[in-house]
Amino acid sequence: MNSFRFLNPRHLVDVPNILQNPQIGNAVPIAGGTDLIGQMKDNLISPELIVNLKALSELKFLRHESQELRIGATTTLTEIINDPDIWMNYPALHEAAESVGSLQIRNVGTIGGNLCQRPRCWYYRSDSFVCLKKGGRECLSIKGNNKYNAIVGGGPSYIVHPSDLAPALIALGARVRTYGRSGEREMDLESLYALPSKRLMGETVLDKNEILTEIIVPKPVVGTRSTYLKFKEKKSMDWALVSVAVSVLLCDQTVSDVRLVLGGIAPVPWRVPLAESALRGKVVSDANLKLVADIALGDATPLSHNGFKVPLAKALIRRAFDSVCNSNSDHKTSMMV
Ligand SMILES: Cc1cc2nc3c(=O)[nH]c(=O)nc-3n(C[C@@H](O)[C@@H](O)[C@H](O)COP(=O)(O)OP(=O)(O)OC[C@H]3O[C@@H](n4cnc5c(N)ncnc54)[C@H](O)[C@@H]3O)c2cc1C
Ligand code: SF4
Repeated sequence: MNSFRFLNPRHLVDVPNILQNPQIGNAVPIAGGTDLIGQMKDNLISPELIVNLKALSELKFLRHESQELRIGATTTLTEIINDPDIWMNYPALHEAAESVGSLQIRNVGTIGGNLCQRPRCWYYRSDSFVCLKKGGRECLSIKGNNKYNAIVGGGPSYIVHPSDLAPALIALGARVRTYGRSGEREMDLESLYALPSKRLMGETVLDKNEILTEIIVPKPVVGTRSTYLKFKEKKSMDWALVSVAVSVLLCDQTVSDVRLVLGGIAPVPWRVPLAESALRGKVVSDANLKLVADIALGDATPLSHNGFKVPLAKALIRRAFDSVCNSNSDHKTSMMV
C-alpha cells in the first residue's frame, strides 16, 4: 500500500473539486473504509488523498417523513438494522442490512459505501492478474474459474455486483441523490448502475467528482410485504451467491403490484420486469411462481462453472414469494449450501 494523505472536508460543497483536481492528484472518497482499504491492500487503487465523507455531518441522518424514508449516505448498516420503523415497514432493507458481513463490518460500513463497493471477482482482486477490467486484454473468468461470475448481463466483463442492499432497495423503489461538480442529481437507484458493456472500469454512472449523498425510499402502500433472501456459500460472513429481493402488494390473494430484483447473478442488481408483469393480476400459486422463475432466468447464459446459479435463483424466487405471501412459512435471510 502506498502512503497517502487523509482529509476531513468541512463542507460538502468542497468535495467535488477535491475529488477531481490535478493539483491534488488521485483522490477517492472513503466512508467506513471496509471495502476501500481492501482495494488499497489489493493494489487495485493507489490514491494520493483519501477524502473522509464521515466528517460531513450532513450526510449522516435517518428520517421518516410523511411520504418517504430518507437515509444519508454515511448512515451505518447497524443504524439501519436498529431502526424499528425500517424493521416494521421496510423488511427487505432490514434483512439485507442484517445479512451483510460481520457485526464489525455493519458497525462501520455505510449504506453509501455498500451501494458503491467494488466487485469481488478474484481475478480483479488479486494483484497476480491483469484482466480486462484492470486494463488487460481479456476477461480471465471466461476460460478460468467462473463459479461466482455473472449468468446474465455479462460481457465483456462478467462481474456480479456484490451489494446486498442494492437489490432490496431497488425492490422497494428507492431513488438516490448525488452531488458533484454539475450540482445535484436524483435518479432511480436502478439507474445508478451501468453494465460493463456501457462502463467497463466502473460499476456506477457516478463521475469521478461525484458522490452519493442520500437514499430515498418511498413509503410502501399499506399491505405491501417485502423480503430479502440471500444464499451464501459459507456459514460465516460472505457475499451472496444468489439473492432475491421481493416487494409485493396483494389484493384478495391477487398480486396487484410487485417488484423482483436478483443479486449475485449479474454485473448490476438485476430487476426482471417481464417476470413482474407475468405475476401482476395473478394469484400466487405454485404454477404461477414456477412461470415467474422461468421467465426471470429465461435470458441466463451461464459460463462453464456457474450453471448451478440458474436452479438456485429459481428456487430462491419461489421461496421468497412463498415467505412474503404465506406469513406462516419459515422465513430465513440466509442459507447454507
Ligand atoms: C469481510 C467482509 C465481508 C463483507 N461482506 C459483505 C456482504 O455480505 N454483503 C455486502 O453487501 N457487502 C459486504 N462487504 C462489503 C462492505 O465493505 C460493504 O458492505 C460496506 O457497507 C461498505 O461500506 P463502507 O462505508 O465501509 O465503504 P467504503 O469502504 O468506505 O467505500 C466503498 C467504496 O465506495 C466508495 N464510496 C463510499 N461512500 C461513497 C459515497 N457516499 N459516494 C460515492 N462513493 C462512495 C469508496 O470510494 C469505495 O470505492 C464485506 C466486506 C468485508 C471486508
Ligand atoms: S469478470 Fe471482469 S473483473 Fe473478473 S476477470 Fe473478467 S474482466 Fe476481470
